[in-house]
Amino acid sequence: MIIIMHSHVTDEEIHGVETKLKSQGFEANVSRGIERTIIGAIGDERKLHKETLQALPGVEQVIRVVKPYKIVGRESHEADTVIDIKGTKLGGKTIQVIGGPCSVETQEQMDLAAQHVANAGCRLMRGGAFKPRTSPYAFQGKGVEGLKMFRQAADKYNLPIVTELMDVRQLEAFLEYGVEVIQIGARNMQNFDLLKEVGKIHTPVILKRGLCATLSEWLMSAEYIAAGGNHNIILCERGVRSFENAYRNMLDITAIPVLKKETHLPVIVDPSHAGGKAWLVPALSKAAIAAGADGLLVEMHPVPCEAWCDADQALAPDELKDLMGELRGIAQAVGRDL
Ligand SMILES: [Mn+2]
Repeated sequence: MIIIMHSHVTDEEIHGVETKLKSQGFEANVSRGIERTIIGAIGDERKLHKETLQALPGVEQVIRVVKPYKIVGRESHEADTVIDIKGTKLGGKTIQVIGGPCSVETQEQMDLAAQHVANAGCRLMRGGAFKPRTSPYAFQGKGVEGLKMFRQAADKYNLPIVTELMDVRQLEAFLEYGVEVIQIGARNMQNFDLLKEVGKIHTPVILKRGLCATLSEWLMSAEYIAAGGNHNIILCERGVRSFENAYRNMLDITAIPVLKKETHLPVIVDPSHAGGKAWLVPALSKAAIAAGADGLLVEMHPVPCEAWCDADQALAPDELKDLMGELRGIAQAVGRDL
């Protein structure tokens, strides 16, 4: 950490910073220039509170030298992380498309959905049993019963399942039904207690970006999971809140290459919740793959107009199949396969 002092700093103020650093177990390297004095703090700066130093008399600015995220950062782990989900690899050369309905409704709907997901060529299936809804009066999901229906439908086609965990109390059921990938939704991205819990297990986790989260905040949330010992983390960009209201959220394509530079974790994109309209999904999906995403999380319903949730943004089965065909071409163009 580098501490830049004010231009009219006194010796007493410099000494004050030195004393503070030493009390925290750091070495202080004072460098007196013609116009400014800067102090280098030597030690593991992640254990040092920037704010405490910032508040000391004579301090103008405190600058971090290393990234606050240690395990998930590219700095500490050069190679891309490839996550093995029951034999399906996410983060490698092959792009994975996770398809399925917004929510689990009935056994029949899930059976049909699984059939269409497999038929389209997807190797993983999504579906929500516990639903975070804006209104408490909206359908809240089928809960544990939904997990059971999802499991039964997906098993027929050997599809690993991806489903959202909203509360620590649901974790036991998730483990009981062998959920292969746990999704932490946008609204829970900074639910640190929940992040700590999924950090204790080894089930892969899809961590969605919060509605207004910066990339740094998002990576720090991933770091919470990693710090617990679970390094099987997949980041999912799903659009952020913006001033534009022509679509649901603003898909941040720029985040993909930036994340690829900052972290070794796989990055996927959810074009359905970003656009909020089924007709937008193909364009956003293609852009995401072209920009370097490792996969997609796409909503598909056997009969979209009958969906209990997010009907507007669900692809029909044949639309998903067509999209897979189009994406194959994009994948090839960027040196990948699907
Ligand atoms: Mn949805």
